[in-house]
Amino acid sequence: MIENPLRELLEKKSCLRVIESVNALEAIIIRRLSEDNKGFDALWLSGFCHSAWKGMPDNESMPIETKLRTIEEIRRVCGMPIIADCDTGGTPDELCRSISLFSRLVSAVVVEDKRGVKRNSLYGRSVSQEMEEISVFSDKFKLAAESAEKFNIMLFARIESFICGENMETALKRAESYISAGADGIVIHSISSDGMDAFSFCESLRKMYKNIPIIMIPTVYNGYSFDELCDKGANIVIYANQLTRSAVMAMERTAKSILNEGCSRLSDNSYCVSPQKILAMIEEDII
Ligand code: SPV
Ligand code: MG
Repeated sequence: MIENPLRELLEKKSCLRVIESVNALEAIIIRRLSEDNKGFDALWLSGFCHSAWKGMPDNESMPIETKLRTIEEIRRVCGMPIIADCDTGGTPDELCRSISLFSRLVSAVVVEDKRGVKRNSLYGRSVSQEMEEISVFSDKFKLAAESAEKFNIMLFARIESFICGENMETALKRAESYISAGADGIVIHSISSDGMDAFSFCESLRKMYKNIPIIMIPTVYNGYSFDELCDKGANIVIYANQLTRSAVMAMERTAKSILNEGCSRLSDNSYCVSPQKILAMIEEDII
C-alpha cells in the first residue's frame, strides 16, 4: 500500500505546523518557505478560504468538482501533504464519495459533527448551529472510516461542542465515540480567547488515549506560540485562514491607494512585489 506522508510525518515529529493553502500560488509560496524540512509540514484546504476566493459563503455549497480541481492545481506545484476540510460531509454516501474522489490527492480529511446548513464556526453562537446526535455522527463516521482505510487516508473527527455551547463531558463523550468509530485523530475547535476549553479537553483526552493525534486551530486564541500549543497537547497546529485574510487587507490597501493617489506609484513601490518576482516564482516551477 502507498505510504501516507502525513502519517509518516506524525511518526517522526511530535507536532506539525500546517497552513491554509487554497490555490496554486499560495501553495508555491508555502513550498518555497518549507524546503529542507524547515517551515510548514502540510497544507490545509480550508473550506472557508476556498469558498471566499470563489465569492461563495462557507456553507458547504461548493461543488466537490470545484474543490477537486483546486486540489489538483495545488498538487501540480506542491508535493506537501494536504489535509482537506470536508465540512459536515453531507450524507454518509456523499462523504464516502468525497473520500474516494480525494483519495489520490490528499493525506487526510476532516469531518465536523454539526448538522443542517453549515455555518462557519467562527460565528459561534451568534448564528444558529446545531450539533449532530453522537450516534448519528458516529454511524456516518464509521462508514467514512472504512472508506478512508481502504484508500489509506487519515480521517479526523472535528468536535464542535465548544462552538455550539456543549460542555466538556459531552465533548469527551463525542471523542470516545468517534475514536471507536475509527477516527485517526480528533480536531478540537475552540473560539475562546484563551483556548482553555481546548487545552483542558486535550489534557483529559490524553489520559484516555495516549497517542491519538489532536489538531488545534488557534485562530481566536492566537497568542500562544507553536511550541506552547505543542506543550498543551497539539500534534498538529493549523493556521487556517491568515494568508487569505492578509491578502484581503493588502488588496484593499492597494486598490484604495490607486484611487486616492490617482496613480499606482505609491502602491507599486510600497505595497506590491514586482511582477518579475511572481514570474520567477512560477517559471522556476515549470523549468
Ligand atoms: C476552515 O478554515 O474552513 C475551517 C476552520 O473550517 S474555521 O473557519 O475556524 O471553521
Ligand atoms: Mg471549514
